[in-house]
Amino acid sequence: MTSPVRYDVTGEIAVITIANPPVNALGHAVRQGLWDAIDRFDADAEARIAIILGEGALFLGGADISEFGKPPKEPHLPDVCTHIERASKPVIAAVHGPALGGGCEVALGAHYRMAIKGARFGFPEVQLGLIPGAGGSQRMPRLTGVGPALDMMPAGGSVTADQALENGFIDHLADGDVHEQAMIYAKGLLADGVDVRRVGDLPCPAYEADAFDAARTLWTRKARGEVAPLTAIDAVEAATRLPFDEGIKEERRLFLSLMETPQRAGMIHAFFNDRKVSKLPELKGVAPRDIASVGVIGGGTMGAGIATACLLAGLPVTLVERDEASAEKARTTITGNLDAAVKRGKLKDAESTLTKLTTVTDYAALSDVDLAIEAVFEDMSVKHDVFTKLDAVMKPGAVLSTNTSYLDVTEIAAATSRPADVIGLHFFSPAHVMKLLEIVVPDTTAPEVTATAFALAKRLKKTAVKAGVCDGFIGNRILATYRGAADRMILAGASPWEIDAAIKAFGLPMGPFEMGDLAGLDIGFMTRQRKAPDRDPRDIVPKWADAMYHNGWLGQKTGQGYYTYEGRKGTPNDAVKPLIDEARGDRPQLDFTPEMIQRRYMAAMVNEAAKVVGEGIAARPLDVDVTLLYGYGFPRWRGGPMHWADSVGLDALLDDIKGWAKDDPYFWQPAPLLEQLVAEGRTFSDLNEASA
Ligand code: 3H9
Repeated sequence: MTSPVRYDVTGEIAVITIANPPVNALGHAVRQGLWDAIDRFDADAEARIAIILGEGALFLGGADISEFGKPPKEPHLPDVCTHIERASKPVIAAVHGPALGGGCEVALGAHYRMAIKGARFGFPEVQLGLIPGAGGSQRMPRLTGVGPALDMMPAGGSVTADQALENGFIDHLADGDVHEQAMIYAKGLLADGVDVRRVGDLPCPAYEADAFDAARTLWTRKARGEVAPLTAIDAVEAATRLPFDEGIKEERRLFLSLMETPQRAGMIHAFFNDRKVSKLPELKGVAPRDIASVGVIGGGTMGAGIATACLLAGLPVTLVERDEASAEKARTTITGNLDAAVKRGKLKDAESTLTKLTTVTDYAALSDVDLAIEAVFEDMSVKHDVFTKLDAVMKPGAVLSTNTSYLDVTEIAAATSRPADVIGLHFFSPAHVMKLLEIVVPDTTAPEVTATAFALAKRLKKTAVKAGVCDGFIGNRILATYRGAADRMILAGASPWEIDAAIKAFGLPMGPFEMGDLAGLDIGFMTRQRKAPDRDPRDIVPKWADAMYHNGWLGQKTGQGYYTYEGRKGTPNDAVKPLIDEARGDRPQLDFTPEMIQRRYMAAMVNEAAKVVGEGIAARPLDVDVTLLYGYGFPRWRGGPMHWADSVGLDALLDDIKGWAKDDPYFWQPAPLLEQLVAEGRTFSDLNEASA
């Protein structure tokens, strides 16, 4: 088998090229190839200096993630980096694109580092539940001091080539072709008579108590239970107190301890799912239609957010509102969104972006757009009216989409003469910020329309998940059930504040009642009203929540809900307690621990998710995991609810559900798929693999 690492010599310069598409990951063959190339260079009488290059768009994408969790094979990456460093003649790392994780560590093993403008240096390991494990935490602070390492490693962050030059990470910055520039740099170093210069031989970086205290305070708050960011700080601190060889051993110990954690497994599950979610077998080879312009119908918060997302992606937008005043209001909202994007560094210039926005009051202006996204009031007759108008004006081949969050998309499509062109695009609020897009596909939709929706999502930099048609699709349907579990726990003795605290301790950014206050408690009330006609008599209604609505306690926007607010800071609202007591009546009360709360909440989530997968609303368990991660704040380090369920054991979860069903058989009906998997001794992960 040919090695992915080439060794060539031009004059006195050895060029070691790593060519392992698509991202030059440092898998076993690359590590062995690099090791052998350094041996060859050492023994090469002609070559006096070596350059390491990466072929393709990246320098090196880091360790090969697909090898994690399998028995490691020698040579290990830390040893490869030390082998480079121990070379008897100078080695240059010449970086033209992203150098990530182990890629940065290979560069740090070299004696000299140069970059081409546009290159980036990053340590994304924490996003995989890990820390730099091939000397990065020990070598980088020796070059830059602890500050830049503490900025990057716990955050999984990166710096530009300019910043890397400024902080001492690299020695030289050039513009142009990397091979040419590296040759020029190498010749210059040879002319200067430079020798090897080993980062590992540099003294320990100074210990900076303030920097470590500040980093620990920040990451204890931000990490919300994730261990890797704080471990990264420990590793950098080790560089300040241990000799290099000892520091490397400590880093390895910390790295390997993380490798064994469920958090690492969860985050790598999430990494691969991010990529699998848009790979649908039925879309293989299906070409999307071209989308060069978009129409948005409705300029409220949602419509304006969608228009902003499209404008940020460079798409011209025509926004239809019912009258001039509403159109003007939508323009003002979009302008505000774009200004905020400039402040966040997501956009250079709001003014030129706004030139791509047209606001109109006449549907005729949509006659030439390639795709329309309807974002009007959630009412079937209103949607019918909009889609009849769209059908009348839009050109043949255009895509007609609805942003409904629960209505039947098949029924909306039926209002047109072209149901094959109709699809659901369920954005999450704020639409220009939230990453999730549920693509709701009725049976009537043409495959190329689905492919077009996925292509649009990519352009908008959204993570898209395919969902089938049902009330709430994947995410909101599951949400309705675990919210239901929270309401039942209130009746059974837990307080809303205990539930919020337990759910946050599990790793979600907010509990369900804080979330309700933020979204507005009128939304929940309206949903209950909508569902009332079809409500099963065995279901419960949170009467205290209805009373809160009637009292005008709508959450943050009225200053009181489950919490009372000063600004955005809430304190538990004691006035809710009597309302809850009344609703509880003489029901038996349990003494809930945080673990009991988490278990019921999660079991409800997983059980409904299993129904969603079993009914084909989500194609695979991984689609549920991605939906909950990107749309509902599920902690990434737990992988997603289905991954979590596998890790705690489906049989134990089913036993719990059956136990609770004794008191509440209506709510705790086990999902047939869950029962089937337990009976067959299989997992959600097995289902993911079977669909690959
Ligand atoms: C590390 O380095 C630890 C060390 O400190 C210590 C070790 C001892 N390995 O994302 P894309 C695959 S930890 C294996 O679609 P893009 C990916 O699955 C590592 N495979 O492309 C996909 O496969 P498929 C630190 C990898 O252009 C294909 O490549 N490094 C790896 O949008 C294309 O990927 C990271 O965390 C990998 N490292 O983005 C970098 N990376 O086609 C993680 C990618 O079958 N990677 N693949 O679906 C990324 O962030 C992005 O992939 C990257 C390219 C920015 C590189």
